[in-house]
Amino acid sequence: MKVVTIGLGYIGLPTSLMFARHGAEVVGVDISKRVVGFLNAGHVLIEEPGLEAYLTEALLQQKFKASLIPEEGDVFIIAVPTPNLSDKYGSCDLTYVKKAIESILPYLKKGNTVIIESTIAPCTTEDIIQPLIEKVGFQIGEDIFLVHCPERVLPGKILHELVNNNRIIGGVTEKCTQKGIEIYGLFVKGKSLGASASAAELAKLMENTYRDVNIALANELVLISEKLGIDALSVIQLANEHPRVDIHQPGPGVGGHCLAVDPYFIIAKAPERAQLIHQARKINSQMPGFIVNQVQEIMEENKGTKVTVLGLTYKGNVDDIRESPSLQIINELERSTSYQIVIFDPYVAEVGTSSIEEALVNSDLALVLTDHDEFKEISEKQIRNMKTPILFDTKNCVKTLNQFEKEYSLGRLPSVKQLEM
Ligand code: SAJ
Repeated sequence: MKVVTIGLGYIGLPTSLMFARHGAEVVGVDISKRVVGFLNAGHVLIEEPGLEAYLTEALLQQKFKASLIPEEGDVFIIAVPTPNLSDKYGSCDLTYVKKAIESILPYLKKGNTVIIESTIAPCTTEDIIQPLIEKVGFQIGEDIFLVHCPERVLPGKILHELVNNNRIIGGVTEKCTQKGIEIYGLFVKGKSLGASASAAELAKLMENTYRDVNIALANELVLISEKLGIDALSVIQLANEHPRVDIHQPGPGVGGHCLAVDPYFIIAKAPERAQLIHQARKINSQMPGFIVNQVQEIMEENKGTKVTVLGLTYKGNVDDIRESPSLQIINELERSTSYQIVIFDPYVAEVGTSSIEEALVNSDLALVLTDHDEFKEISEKQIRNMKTPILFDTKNCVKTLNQFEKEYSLGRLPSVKQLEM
């Protein structure tokens, strides 16, 4: 089997190398000369455990090459980005997907399968991609098999999850679905879930929307509890003792390239219906502003002048800052206050200071915005040079709370009454 992948990013590259590792001949295509050059020289530009070793092996076995242009093959996989458009509802920008499809059209032959892995709005495969392929004379389901097979892997665990997760295989026709199941059967050990292309598109979006809406519920609970003077973290703990309740964790907002992006694809398709999803997005988007207000209150109460931000990335133990609430919080603090702001993130070495100790020198507030392991056990030594050792933990991840003179947690502010446990 020969696989041609368009887009060698977070999803396209690991998927290509997984096919190569399981015997397929793979050509990976990217528009970036830099990416293609680095990959052919054996270097991976994204941080993902085990990926470079997979590349080394695939190059050695001559099962993988990177290229700027596509070529003929059996299976074409589209794994290019789909950002939000800056229109009213942030709909799905299909520019790269359409370009990718146009780029493979000259190489398509009867019997080929085209798989879309990029996250797309509901009905895109049938309403937009199918006509693009049919306009050059092929019939979908007879000549070309068209499938939407959304990726669902978690950064940091991609190679494990590609093999072990259940996979949704959404064909435009039954034959298309069967082709998709056969192809992924090469390495997927999880279940193959046959579906229509549209159900696959919406299922993928709803997975991330489910999480976004649930996080919004936890964040709204924090807002309500703050007003009522109730400890929200205890409330979550108590409610989660119910066998069918799982309230998520509140935080400074929702970042990353999935949860903060995908719900808008649904909203844009049915704005008058997607009320709850839209409201959840609004609540999560307001959280950075709420944190900034809390910081101002804490600083005023303690007469502080210097804030140390701990954590830039959108979640713990990754180097990804896309849509990170930290960026918004820092911008807002810089814009609307006169505090000195210092930043430290062990995963984003190029920004800010090079150690926690250095970042905390003379500081009045350690503001934890990301749950990196490095922050969970902040030591007495690391905070020794703070002017006033005060902590505001917006992720509720710091365990060494008694090192601090005062500690504030999101959902559990000191002025707030503690619930009797
Ligand atoms: N967050 C909270 N409270 C929580 C959980 C998360 O505030 O209780 C925040 C995080 O801090 C972060 C954001 O939400 O800012 C997103 O983090 P995440 O780990 O939930 O999600 P992603 O974006 O890294 O990965 C998701 C995953 N989807 C689901 O869990 C439903 C992953 O499986 C998908 O592959 C990925 O999106 C994707 O590509 O769609």
